[in-house]
Amino acid sequence: MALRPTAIRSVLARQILDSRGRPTVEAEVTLANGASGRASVPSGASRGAAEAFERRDGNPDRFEGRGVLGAVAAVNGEISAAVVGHGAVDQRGLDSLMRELDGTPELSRLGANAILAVSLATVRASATALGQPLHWRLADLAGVTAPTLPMPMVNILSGGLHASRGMDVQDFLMIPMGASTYGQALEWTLRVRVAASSLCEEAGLPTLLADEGGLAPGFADGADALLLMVRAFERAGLRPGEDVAIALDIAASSLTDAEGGYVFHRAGRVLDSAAMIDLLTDWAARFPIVSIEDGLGEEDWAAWPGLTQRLGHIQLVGDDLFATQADRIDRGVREGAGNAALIKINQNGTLSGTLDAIAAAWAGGFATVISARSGETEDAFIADLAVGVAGGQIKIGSVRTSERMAKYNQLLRLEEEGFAFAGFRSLHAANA
Ligand code: 2PG
Ligand code: MG
Repeated sequence: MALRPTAIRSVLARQILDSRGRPTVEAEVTLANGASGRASVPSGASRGAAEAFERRDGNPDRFEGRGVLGAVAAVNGEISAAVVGHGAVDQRGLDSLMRELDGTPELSRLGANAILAVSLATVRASATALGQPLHWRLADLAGVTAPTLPMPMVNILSGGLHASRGMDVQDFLMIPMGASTYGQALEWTLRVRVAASSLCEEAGLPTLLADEGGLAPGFADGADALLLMVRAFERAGLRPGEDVAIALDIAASSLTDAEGGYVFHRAGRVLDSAAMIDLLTDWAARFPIVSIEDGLGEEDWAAWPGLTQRLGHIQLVGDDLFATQADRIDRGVREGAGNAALIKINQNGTLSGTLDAIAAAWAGGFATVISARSGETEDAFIADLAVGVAGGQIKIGSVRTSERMAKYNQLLRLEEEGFAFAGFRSLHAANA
């Protein structure tokens, strides 16, 4: 078959292992002119019900049922047969083709992990074919003319499903909001991470790493973790609330019981939605908190506008709530549920769908935070994505372990190109 130079010539997938040692899909796409791209798919632990479907084999004899050989076979069989010959530059056409081939809204037949691997590998191949670095190719696809370096939101303390539920709240993060460059933001972050480690050590608390490289001190009361954050900022020689502030990911969906209550196992209490809003308001009054993610659960649409009314002066991010779906973000904008969207490529399942989710957020005046998953690979795709689409913020996990550092280091490389640093206040100004 005579193929145009930028048409897809072959697609090959394999099973590799992620940062938790669990199987995931990696795909390679090669074009007729020899340009090729490779990409792998991340995987979450605190997954939203509305996420695209992660296909796993379920064979208990292999990788605790987490194998992805079925998804790999879908790429090497049905998807390959459908996409070979398709133009790689037409990313949207390719993504639509795979979506139609699957035929389900959540990509459950072939698997979103199968489709996403091909979607991402293809954009790498087309970037090469066009002689463009990946971040510029992504900028073009998103219609962005001025890429920026994102403000990092960095995990320091972990609980929830990332640390055997040692604390009820999933993530205590820092935002080095006073930094004037990405490099400075990263350096301040390392200072805080080191300070937090030594504070834990001095208090006889564990210093071993949670799933995203954060510390897991296991406080029963979230306020104690918040206090440790502030102490770590001070020990790092940074001013709490000015140089550096706190972000939380409550991951409230993973606290929800059958009656819709929020179960704080470690603290020994169950909160209804109003009590949860009161707790977060109290914390935000006592500590320098500038962002709260999933402060309420993914089903709690009725209570979200109340949270926004109480705490809308800070950033309120929907993760499980929106699941990187443009229609759910549209609903959030209409109903006043939060003011920012977390963006995770594998919650959506295709690159084009992810770009649509980002566009929906911006159209509604919401900020975006491009995010990794708790299960990651060495693929630094989201670093290029955050820069290319000028996403504003990026959440990668802690500043430990190579699957995280691969992204932070890619941002250091991109910083050399002289892109403006997004900062943090500018983002609120944009929303005001
Ligand atoms: C989150 C992510 C990343 P997971 O909840 O935001 O921290 O966790 O990938 O486990 O969903
Ligand atoms: Mg989250």
